[in-house]
Amino acid sequence: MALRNIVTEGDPILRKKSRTIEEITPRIVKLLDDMAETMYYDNRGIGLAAVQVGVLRRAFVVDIGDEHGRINFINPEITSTEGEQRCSEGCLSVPGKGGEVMRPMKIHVKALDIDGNPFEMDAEGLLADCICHEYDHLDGILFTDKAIPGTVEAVERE
Ligand code: GNR
Ligand code: NI
Repeated sequence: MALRNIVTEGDPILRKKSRTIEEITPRIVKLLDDMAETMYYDNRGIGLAAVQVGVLRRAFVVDIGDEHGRINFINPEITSTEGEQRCSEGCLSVPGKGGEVMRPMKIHVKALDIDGNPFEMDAEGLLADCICHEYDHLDGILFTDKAIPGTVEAVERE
């Protein structure tokens, strides 16, 4: 595994739409492993999308520190949502900023895992928030685009 550099706001790649993964090659597996390593050890994030390491493919990894551990999502689709929650968010591609965003309280998501097997899951609370945040990256959307007006502020990183 290897750490990769994180692309930050201002780089136009973050605004592009990521493309579907046709085949899960060893390169894609390495990409996801590198993304996880980058998220955990370098930056201690709870999710990371491929575009954030400069690769326009529809994949992200999530680990909110719950019993699921690391979850890999390839070609994800959010197929239903329920309710609303107000979330405090940050983004490794928008360093030094935090803000509040309205997200669904519950979602149902379908994706492929790292072996190419389809899976489905329900998520709520922080996990739903994180999946929605990553999913937006696949379509070039940043949390600051959706933030509740007046809530985006400078934050200090520990
Ligand atoms: O590390 C991150 N924290 C976070 C907090 C609340 C909601 C979403 C996130 S994801 C973010 C890492 C990141 O930028 N992923 O794209
Ligand atoms: Ni982000």
